[in-house]
Amino acid sequence: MIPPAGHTAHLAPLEEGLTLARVIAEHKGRYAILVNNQERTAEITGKMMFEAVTRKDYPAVGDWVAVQMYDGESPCIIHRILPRTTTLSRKTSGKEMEEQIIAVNVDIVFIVQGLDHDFNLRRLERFLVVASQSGAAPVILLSKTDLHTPETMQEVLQEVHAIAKSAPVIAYSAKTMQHLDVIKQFITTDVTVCFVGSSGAGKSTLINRLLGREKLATQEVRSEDSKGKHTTTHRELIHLPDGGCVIDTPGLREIGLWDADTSIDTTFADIIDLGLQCRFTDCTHNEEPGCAVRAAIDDGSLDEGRYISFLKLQKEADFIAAKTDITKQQERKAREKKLGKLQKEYQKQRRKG
Ligand SMILES: Nc1nc2c(ncn2[C@@H]2O[C@H](COP(=O)(O)OP(=O)(O)O)[C@@H](O)[C@H]2O)c(=O)[nH]1
Ligand SMILES: [Mg+2]
Ligand SMILES: [Zn+2]
Repeated sequence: MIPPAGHTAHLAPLEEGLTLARVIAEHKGRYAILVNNQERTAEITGKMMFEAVTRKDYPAVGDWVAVQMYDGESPCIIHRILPRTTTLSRKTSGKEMEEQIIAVNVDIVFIVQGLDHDFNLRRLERFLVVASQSGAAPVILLSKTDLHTPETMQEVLQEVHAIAKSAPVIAYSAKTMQHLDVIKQFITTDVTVCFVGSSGAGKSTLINRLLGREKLATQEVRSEDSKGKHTTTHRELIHLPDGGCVIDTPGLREIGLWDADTSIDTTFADIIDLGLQCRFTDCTHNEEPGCAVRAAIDDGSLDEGRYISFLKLQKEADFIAAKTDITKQQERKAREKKLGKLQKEYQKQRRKG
């Protein structure tokens, strides 16, 4: 059996009769999977469907699954999802407190931002928080360098490095092919990368360049505001000819935080560190004497925009945490109810038999 590309060493041997496969796309409860070098459709077992309580219990793009294969055109049956190494999630747009899984088992999240009207440091920070929380390594890709002079590029890079901290930043052009080789170096054999960013940022164009053919549809951007139309309509995992997998995603102009309990602290480690230097341990960084945060804003070493962005994201994360706490209780109840039903059914069958 040939396992599809990606890190598989951690996956324990499968049960007799089951084969390792990778979910490459999802279409309304049906999955496209790659198994033994073939693309096949798959469905989950009735048991999986019955026991599923939240989105996490269903397969997602990037998942390793154990499937039973059947001859001919019959869909494969997914018996279980193998343990995930990373999960890239966001809050679904809208009022619902629901998680949307963007992709799983991703090693690197490429945050793509166009160096046109798309460019926005605050949005980059938000994407960094979401990417860090997934467990994957974030890398910032700034597209369309061909629109700028080397001088403005230098300024832009300085600004981005100031917020990226340890995350690599690569400015490239899909037009002149500048620095595409640097991007390629990240996508080694068995590595899975996921592209996120606004519509029109250049994700699909870049993947086409990496593939060496025009597989994905791309869109002309309206020049007055650089807003892209949504050309990419679904998430899809694509294998590159030289090894490595890339996941294209539809544009996400706004990306709501889902779980962000640790990633805000890592993304804004500079502000957390400053807070530790305040005279009072419970400093609110408002009017207190000896406040290191205010001092840093005043002397210009901390950008006030960044501090406001930090407060805003923190507030959003706290709100989600409080809400999901309630949801978790409801989920536990739903799970208990389902188990209770299963137990009753089992006892009924035993009495009969
Ligand atoms: N000038 C320039 N245009 C680019 C570059 N990368 C992408 N584009 C253009 O940006 C538009 C949106 O690209 P697309 O790949 O569809 O963006 P996506 O929505 O992120 O997938 C297309 O018209 C591309 O030709 C680049 O590096 N330079
Ligand atoms: Mg696209
Ligand atoms: Zn303070």
